[in-house]
Amino acid sequence: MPDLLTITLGHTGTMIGIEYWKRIFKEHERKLGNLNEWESRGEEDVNIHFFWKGDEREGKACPRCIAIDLDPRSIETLLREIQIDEEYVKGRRSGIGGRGRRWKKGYNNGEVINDKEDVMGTLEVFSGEVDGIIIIISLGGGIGSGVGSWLIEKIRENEKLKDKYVIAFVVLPAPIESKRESVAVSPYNAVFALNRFSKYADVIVLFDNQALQSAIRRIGNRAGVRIEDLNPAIANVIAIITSLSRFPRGHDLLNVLTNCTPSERCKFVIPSVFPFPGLEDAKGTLPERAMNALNKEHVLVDCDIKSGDIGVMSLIVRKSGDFEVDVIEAATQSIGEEFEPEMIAYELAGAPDGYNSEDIVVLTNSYNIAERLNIIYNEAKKLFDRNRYVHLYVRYGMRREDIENELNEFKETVDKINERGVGE
Ligand SMILES: Nc1nc2c(ncn2[C@@H]2O[C@H](COP(=O)(O)OP(=O)(O)OP(=O)(O)O)[C@@H](O)[C@H]2O)c(=O)[nH]1
Ligand SMILES: [Mg+2]
Repeated sequence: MPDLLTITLGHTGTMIGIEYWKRIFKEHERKLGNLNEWESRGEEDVNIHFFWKGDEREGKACPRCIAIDLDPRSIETLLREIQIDEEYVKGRRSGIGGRGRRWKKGYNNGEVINDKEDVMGTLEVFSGEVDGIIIIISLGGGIGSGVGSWLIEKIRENEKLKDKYVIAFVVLPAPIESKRESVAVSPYNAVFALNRFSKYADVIVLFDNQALQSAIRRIGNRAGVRIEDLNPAIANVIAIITSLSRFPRGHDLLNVLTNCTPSERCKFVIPSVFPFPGLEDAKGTLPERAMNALNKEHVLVDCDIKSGDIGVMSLIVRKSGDFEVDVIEAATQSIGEEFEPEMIAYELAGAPDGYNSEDIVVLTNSYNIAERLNIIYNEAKKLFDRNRYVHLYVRYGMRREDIENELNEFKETVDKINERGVGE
């Protein structure tokens, strides 16, 4: 079972991280106890894959997580809600801090935070014990996109870390045209960051706030869904995916994700989920529920998952107790017949005793993601052609031609996905 280090960056990353860790603390609560005692018993325990013995916690479990933000409000909330050693919290913990909002400012700040707080040294401490690194960010603002880009470049340059499997959970900005995006420069930030992540991450699991918002509104019948209401829903999906590594009998998380991204050409994965906890009951047979997970309102990216456009689909079924493999195979077959992916597999994920949900997450590697990415490209290109906001990046050391090169590089990535074909 792979050991993982989680890194949360920026406001959104931190907020999703809080929901995620609260959730997994709860799932492992009964077994966690005092890690000193557990170590002295010499027991093999899956908890060690995600938690470790925090130095300042007298043997109590500490999430194996590094949280970085320059906005003290997010960090204060994190420290209030989660048991985490201060040493693993980087950035600004108190006082006034702002929203940088620009990729280049965030990127430069990566170096500044590292000089002060030795981010890379802290990562290296974990290098001997982890196989993979999870990064949780949104791309609309400056920290997630900019510090995230800086960090993933540094990971790949670092002797001790460069071979780690990097899983990015990424919230895309909503299209500016939708009038649901609060950051006017988000298309630039997303393009610059996606250039680095598509080069250096091993897999990029995408989320769209818009898709989640409409889903929660429709299913939960709620008029005003606030942006922070989306974080538990995103954390739920991440928790289901990582439960592959957190409970015995689960398939190997890193293998599952590697199989979802057989080609360097498309490392983007679209998650869909059924049920939304608290919003709907998981009724019906497993094949029916698995098919439900692929209904539009359960697909968490604004992307049409259509038959014939799919490279790989991976169906994750999570429950406590025994699995009825025949039924899961039947569900996999129904999905295969309906969506005709080039490859399809199912994965089993364990849960704590008494876990009373049976969760389904489908991870889809679809060539249609090119259309969603193209929306981001077109918006960034339109801004650039009108010379809008370019000075905001020039101020921090980018040249006009750097921006143009970034746009061209992103366009190439999108065009390659459009060429299709699972093979290289
Ligand atoms: N899912 C989710 N999205 C959010 C949340 N808050 C902001 N966003 C979206 O994330 C983007 C803004 O990113 P933030 O996380 O606020 O920015 P940051 O990474 O802290 O960077 P700065 O701009 O430097 O503050 C926009 O696209 C917002 O729509 C949140 O709580 N949950
Ligand atoms: Mg912020």
